[in-house]
Amino acid sequence: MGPDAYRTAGLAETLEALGHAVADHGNIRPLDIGELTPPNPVLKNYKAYVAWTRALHAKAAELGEGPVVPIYLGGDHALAAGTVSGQAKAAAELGRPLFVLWLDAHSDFHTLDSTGSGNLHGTPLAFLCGLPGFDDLLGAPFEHTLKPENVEILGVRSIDDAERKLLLDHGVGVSDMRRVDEAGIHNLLKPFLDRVKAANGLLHVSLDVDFLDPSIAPAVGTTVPGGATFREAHLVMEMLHDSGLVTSLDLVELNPFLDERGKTARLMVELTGSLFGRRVFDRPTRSF
Ligand code: 6HN
Ligand code: MN
Ligand code: MN
Ligand code: MN
Repeated sequence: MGPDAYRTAGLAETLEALGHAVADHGNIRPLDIGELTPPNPVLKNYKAYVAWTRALHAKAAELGEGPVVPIYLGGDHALAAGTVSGQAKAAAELGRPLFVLWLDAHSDFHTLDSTGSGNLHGTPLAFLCGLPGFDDLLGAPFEHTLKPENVEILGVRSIDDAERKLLLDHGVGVSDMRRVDEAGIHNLLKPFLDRVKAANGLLHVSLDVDFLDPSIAPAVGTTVPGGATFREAHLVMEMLHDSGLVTSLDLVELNPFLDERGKTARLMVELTGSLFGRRVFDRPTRSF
């Protein structure tokens, strides 16, 4: 339902109004993968995770070659296992490092062993960073793993104990909401964008609806209080636009059944508009 809610909320029209050409590739279907036994009985929808990851990986590996900027609409955050792994493969073929900005209330850094809930949307970032146990996802070990230090999780405020240890052990970049409060979005994001630029990197942004405060974005099953405000979220997107670095984007975890008259879908579309160049006021740079 997520992708159709974004279509209805005018995602394509918003981007076209900013001067972009938009192609809707339609809905992707999971691959038929035959029988598969989950490695841990707690895992929910494991076969679907594998089937979707393979389909999305193939699509993203193709689109990741450029020159388009793919926007992957979900749907569950598990989709990032496919989209980011595909983008990473394409980046490797272009000989450039892939950086990831993970905008989320959660760190999604569980392995298939460490997850307590069995909810697979809590695992894609661990897979992408090369943690063990995920070989089913692509049917072979994932070759183009992200460097954990090239990942920045921003806005997080719910990390499970097992994840906390894994994040520390692997050296993933984490800026939690306390750091956002103390340092501000600009001071946190600028050094990361500078690193992407200096490395001639590609940048994938994975935007989970629950990055946003539930008061402005209720349409997600895993709300956590104390999220990014309207302006903090737009500032992230405006800075990303000005950087010119973003090469792919996920919009994930929207559950239209939980929305209030489409307000979350519309906000996500507006944020995407900011990422693609919408600004309140433009004038040539002036000197004071
Ligand atoms: N998301 N850490 C919790 C779990 O069940 O593993 C929450 C995960 C939420 C994932 O929001 O994409
Ligand atoms: Mn989910
Ligand atoms: Mn997530
Ligand atoms: Mn989340």
